[in-house]
Amino acid sequence: MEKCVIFDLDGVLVSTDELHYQAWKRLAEELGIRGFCREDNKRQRGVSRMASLEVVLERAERTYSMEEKQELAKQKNNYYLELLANLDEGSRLPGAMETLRYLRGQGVASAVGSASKNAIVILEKTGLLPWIDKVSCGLDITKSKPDPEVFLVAAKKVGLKPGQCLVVEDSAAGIQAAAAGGMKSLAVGPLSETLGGDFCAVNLAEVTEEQWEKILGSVG
Ligand code: B16
Ligand code: MG
Repeated sequence: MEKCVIFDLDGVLVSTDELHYQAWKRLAEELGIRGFCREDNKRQRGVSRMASLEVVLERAERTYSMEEKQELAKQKNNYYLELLANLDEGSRLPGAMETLRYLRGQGVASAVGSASKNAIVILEKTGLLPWIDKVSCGLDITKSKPDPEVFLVAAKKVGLKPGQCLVVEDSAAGIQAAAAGGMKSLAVGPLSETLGGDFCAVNLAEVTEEQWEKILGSVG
């Protein structure tokens, strides 16, 4: 294969942001932290678990040691895993499955580049895993987006150069990471027009085959 599309997971292929929000809210309530809201949750998108915890703790009345923070991040993940148990094919975002099928038909590799350490379980439960050639996730990296590490690892796993890869992202940090890694990007989601990607669309279902030809033609 000579080209690869690297998909971010949450907000691009699946919708898990509401589940992250519910899990963080439960933790915040237990800690007596008031006011954690959906606006805060927007800043947690695409960033690591520890960076997301810092967003919650901005509203805390005391400081927490690193040991305590690690325990809190673990606790949140347990709540999140409970919620992931209900995840199924209905959690795929519009056009996700169709796009992966189309790319395989075109001989283009598909990879995932996600900050999540739960990426594999999410792909399994939504039935997308068989359509993904390689997964680069939170378990493979030490630096979060906007650092390009997660996408560079994906390219390496697929055996292609960064210039042969296109990143699909819904976050500003992810679009910056793609550019920093020398990759073209397609921004998707409600904010897609504002993210500075090379191409943009409201969701994957809106990208026609004609547009894919143009987008893929610009890669490699
Ligand atoms: P986990 P993405 C990101 O997924 C989420 O958008 C972000 O909110 C979360 O903190 C991060 O994964 C880490 O997730 O706690 O499961 O390891 O957009 O990079 O696919
Ligand atoms: Mg995302």
